[in-house]
Amino acid sequence: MSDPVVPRTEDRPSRARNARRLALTAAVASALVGVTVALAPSASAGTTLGASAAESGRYFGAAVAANKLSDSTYVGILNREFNSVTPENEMKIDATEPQQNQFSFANADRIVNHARANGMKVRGHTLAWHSQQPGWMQNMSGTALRSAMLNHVTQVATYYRGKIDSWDVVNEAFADGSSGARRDSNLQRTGNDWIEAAFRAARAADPGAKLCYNDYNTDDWTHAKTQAVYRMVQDFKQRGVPIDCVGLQSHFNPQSPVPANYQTTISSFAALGVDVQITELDIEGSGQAQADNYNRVVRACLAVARCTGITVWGIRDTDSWRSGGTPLLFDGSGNKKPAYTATLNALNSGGTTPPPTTPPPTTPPPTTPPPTTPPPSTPPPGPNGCTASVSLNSWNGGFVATVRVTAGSAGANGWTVGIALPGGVSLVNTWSATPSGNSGTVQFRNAAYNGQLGAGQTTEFGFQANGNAGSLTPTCSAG
Ligand code: 9MR
Repeated sequence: MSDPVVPRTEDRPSRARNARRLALTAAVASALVGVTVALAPSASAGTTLGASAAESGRYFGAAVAANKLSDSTYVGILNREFNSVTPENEMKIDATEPQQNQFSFANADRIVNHARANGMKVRGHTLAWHSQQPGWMQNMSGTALRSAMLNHVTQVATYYRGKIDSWDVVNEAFADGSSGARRDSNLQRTGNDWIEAAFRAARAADPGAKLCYNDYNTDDWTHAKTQAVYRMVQDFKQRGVPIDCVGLQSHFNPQSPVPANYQTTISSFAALGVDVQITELDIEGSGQAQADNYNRVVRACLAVARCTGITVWGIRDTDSWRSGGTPLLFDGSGNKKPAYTATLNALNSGGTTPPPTTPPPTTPPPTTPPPTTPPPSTPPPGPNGCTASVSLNSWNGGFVATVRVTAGSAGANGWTVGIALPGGVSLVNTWSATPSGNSGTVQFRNAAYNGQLGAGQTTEFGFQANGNAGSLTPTCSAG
């Protein structure tokens, strides 16, 4: 690939862009054969994990160990199948800052360079974690530790600025069990705001990277830990703490199987206005049962527009941290397992829910300048009113609507937006609001965190639907 560093705005091909590309391809097919070839989907689409995921704008990645990059079987599978990598251990704090203020990036660089040379994304893992801290950090506490942690986040994110698709800024900060509490750690004891401080430092250091909170045992929607992480993300979004994504590690085994409500967990996080990434997937087992579980997990991701990618935690079973559970997609010899085929089939089975074209974090969404005279359908809000406007990203057979709600001069204590969906249009997914139904005239009620608006303040929610939008005329009522 001539330019492996794909710009952020280009690295999530939207459905609309794909549709435009295909339309163009068809239009110029006879006249411009050379161009057609250049624009056509890659020849391996549908036959490898990465290419199949890319068909719906997603990535399919693997955790990679630097010391295996000299293993030709390993690298052969990596380069053939995956379009994203996560350094398995090489970006952790003990690896990157073994002595305070002495940074060591050689092993992580080997992985990053390999990824960039092969057109793969990189997930950075991880900037702040209670585990795998170097000795000097383990022995620190209080303000000295807080400063050292923020310095680490800043230095590492700055060093890799522009090269990381998503950072796991904070990893595993919540306790297991029913408490819903933060995990006790030296970092937690520096104050409850350590997580948001880490996110702010990461945003300042690399404004182009998506910033994720990553954890395990957060796959079951009913678990206290899942709910606690959900509330934190909700609170961050409400207060403007920079967070773009939630990582579900998704380590599954017979004691911790794929939960029945897994898709609910994914769509619930996504509804907060963050991307969801499955970051460390492995499922212990073998044969058809394991294959079925992989298929379910992948389908759950594909069913949610903002589930933007999947990473498996290793390549061959023998590469796994839990090799005894044979939890991966390739056997020890590098052969494809039934789990591989089931995963590929799921990726190819109508992954028709593309991620929305979320702009990169630092680029504000394109906004239509306010008309100088309000259009008749959206009168200026009265003191107790609100207005709503819709912008559409449509493709043949579907669309994503972004709805902007603006409070009147008295502000809003809750709002409801009504939209009459044309016949044949049905909602697939809504974020940052709750819909009253799936078709016909739908009332979208504010989410818990975006109902309070000051005078003239705006908020946005969105939905994805099947069918053709035509023109949508929203109504808004406050209170
Ligand atoms: O796979 C990693 C293994 O090689 C390390 O020894 C281990 C040490 O903590 O970390 C493993 O990766 C973990 C990841 O960083 C965070 N989530 C759990 C993963 C499995 O333990």
